[in-house]
Amino acid sequence: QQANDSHLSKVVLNSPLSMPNACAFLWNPQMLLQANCRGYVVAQHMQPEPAKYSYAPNIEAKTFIQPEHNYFAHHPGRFFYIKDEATGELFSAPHEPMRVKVDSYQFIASSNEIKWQISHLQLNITIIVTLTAEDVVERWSLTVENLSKEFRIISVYPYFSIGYMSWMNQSASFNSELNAIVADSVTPYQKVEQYFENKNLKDKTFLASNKKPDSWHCNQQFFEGEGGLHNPDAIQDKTLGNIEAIYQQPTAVMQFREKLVSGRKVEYEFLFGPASTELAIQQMREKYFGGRNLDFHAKQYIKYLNQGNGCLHLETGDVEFDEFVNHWLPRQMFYHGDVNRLSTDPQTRNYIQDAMGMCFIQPNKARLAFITALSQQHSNGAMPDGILLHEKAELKYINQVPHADHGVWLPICLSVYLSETGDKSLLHEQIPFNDITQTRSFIEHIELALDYLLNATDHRGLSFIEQGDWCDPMNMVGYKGKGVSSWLSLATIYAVRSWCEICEQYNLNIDIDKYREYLFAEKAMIAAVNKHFWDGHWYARGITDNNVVFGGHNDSEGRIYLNPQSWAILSNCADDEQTEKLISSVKEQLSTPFGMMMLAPSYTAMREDIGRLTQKHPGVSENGSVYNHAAIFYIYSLLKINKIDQAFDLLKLMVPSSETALKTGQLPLFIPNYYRGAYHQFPEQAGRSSHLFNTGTIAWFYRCLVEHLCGITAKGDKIYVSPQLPKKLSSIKGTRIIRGISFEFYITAADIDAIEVIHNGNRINGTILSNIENDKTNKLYIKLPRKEDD
Ligand code: CEZ
Repeated sequence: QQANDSHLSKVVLNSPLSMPNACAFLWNPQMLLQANCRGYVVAQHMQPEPAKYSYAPNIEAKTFIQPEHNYFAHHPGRFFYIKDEATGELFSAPHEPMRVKVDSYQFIASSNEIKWQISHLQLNITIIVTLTAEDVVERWSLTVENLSKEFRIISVYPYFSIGYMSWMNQSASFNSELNAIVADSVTPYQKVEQYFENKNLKDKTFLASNKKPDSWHCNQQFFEGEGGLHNPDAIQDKTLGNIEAIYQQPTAVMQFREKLVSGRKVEYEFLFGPASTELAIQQMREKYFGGRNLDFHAKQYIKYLNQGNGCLHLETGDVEFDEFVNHWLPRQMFYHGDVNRLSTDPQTRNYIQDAMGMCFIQPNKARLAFITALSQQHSNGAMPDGILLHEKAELKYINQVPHADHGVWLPICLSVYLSETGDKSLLHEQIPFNDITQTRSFIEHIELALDYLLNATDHRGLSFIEQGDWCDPMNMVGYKGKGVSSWLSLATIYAVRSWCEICEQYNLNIDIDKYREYLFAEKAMIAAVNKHFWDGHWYARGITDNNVVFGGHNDSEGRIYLNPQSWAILSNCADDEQTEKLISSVKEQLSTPFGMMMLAPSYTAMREDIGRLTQKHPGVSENGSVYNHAAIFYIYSLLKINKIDQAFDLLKLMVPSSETALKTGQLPLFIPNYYRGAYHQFPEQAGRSSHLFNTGTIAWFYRCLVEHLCGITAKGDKIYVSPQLPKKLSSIKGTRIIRGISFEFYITAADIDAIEVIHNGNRINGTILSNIENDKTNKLYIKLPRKEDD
């Protein structure tokens, strides 16, 4: 059951100039495509590791998707040159590479397709790209309509970049049987065993058309000639000359020469993607070309995306906010939870938090993810640095660095699963380990993880950080084995607390001695954190291998970090006085018009006792950006202590809006992993979006809405109603589905002393619902006491 069905939502941009990096993304379980408004495209597919089929013109280093991705003239893209044969006038749509100012331009992103509508030289051009539910192929369509009263001869040239495929072997030609340009390559390798592994790689890239082109060109260098991409030589001639690439850089260009009477429209369909054989290209053609197929497969893709609808629909009266949280937010959450950011070895913390998001969409998939994660736990309780999702997957990049925090996430995220489903059976599943043959119950796995965390502490009772905690690039605080993290100590306390609460709420009857041990450990750790990290007005971030406290008032850079403050609230470590103090310190030192910075001031030079974080540019990523994952933890902590007004303001800042668009440069299609920070050091740059849609923020944002704004949650077998209404909203209306039960709710404020809940017309006693009718829609009318500002 789902609360929304909103694939019809659209976001429109009316110029390719105002926000040149604005982009949208599409994905399916096999591939990802990110198109910017000017026609540049980043695409990758899984075989099983992420791979490309439209490359840059140089050999690219293989790495993860980068923030603030850079576009340049020869960046991979999909363009359509349009030439008026009578006048010789030429332009390219959607914008690159010719950058001609057209009469009208629209970039329209919806859930299942990205579309451009352009008119120029009295021609209407519509370009659409969409994906399929299961295959690795881009489906493009192009429509050209003659708007003038004249008869015209127009040449249309799709240009799909293929780029530098391989230094060993690359070529391209037109295959008339397939009606496609097919580029061949051999993925470079050195070791013999790689030959056998590479045998099945999709080393071909093809551009197939549903219509026969008048001419074609496959050779990047000769196509461009002296005119370059901005004015390619080959397009000056009457035909493209049918030129192959023979160990030269391939490209895919076709020419369609059309005679258009006034009002006449021509339509083309193209398929672009990788393939291992020509037969596979033929199969793609058969599957995806032709009217009936078009419709059927478009619906299949929508059906796939619609599986990602969330369990909450909100109407706050703010149309932009509502549109985002009802439509784009669950879409981004589904992307994370369903395809794991298209990686075969997601970081353990990412994998578990993304699964938390999946609890609001398809809890059964989250269930499986929790089991998969725990089945890779070490028998000593340690969680690995990444979860392997494929038999051939290996731990790569950051997953080769030992991080100390992976054990905290499961108990923290588990309560969402239990609240959404009530499925206690998960806790009794028998689950294996990665190093021994025995199995243990889910409960025992969690306790092993907690015991491991509680033991990984120093003589003061503080958590060792190794080469990182939540913060990846904090790699040199503890690499000599002594440094400790306040955040990880606080997260450990919170994880222990979360687990004890689950045990209470779900009557898990864990061993009473064990339970007492946890309560004792929690208290001791709170005392240790307060003793060693409380800095007078906020908590410091850690103690280095050389016993230097950092993130406190003595530091001129990195004086205050956001995470310890948020988690001191979450873990009940800060008392009321400390809480007030740290909140005002955060406000004073970390606020920006784009949200809370992760630390301030940003570091301007390397600190060898902190690490790689301090080498990042000030205001970028963990070095003091508005790092949304950290910002959402803070918001979640404010909600825990009922600071709804501050929290709501920050939630709104995080959602890209038309108000901030020119500054962030981003469309309201996703929450980016950061907005540039270092607000006082680089005010001009502050606010710019990283445009990176991979972020742990999403599940927590949704959790804030579900647990706090809407406030309909479950503990044990009871459903609770405890919404929070910010003063800025007079009411919140909506639908919430929990445990298969649908609630229509209306929340408003009144001059009363305590919350009043009316369930299907009956005032209930307190905030716990009983007599729920599973098969009917339950109506909730909730009145909250009007309150003063936070
Ligand atoms: O990746 C994220 C991680 O995926 O950084 C977060 C961390 O909690 C997430 O698990 C905070 O450190 O290595 C680096 O320096 C980068 O900072 C990446 O690890 C970072 C980027 O967002 C890349 O996606």
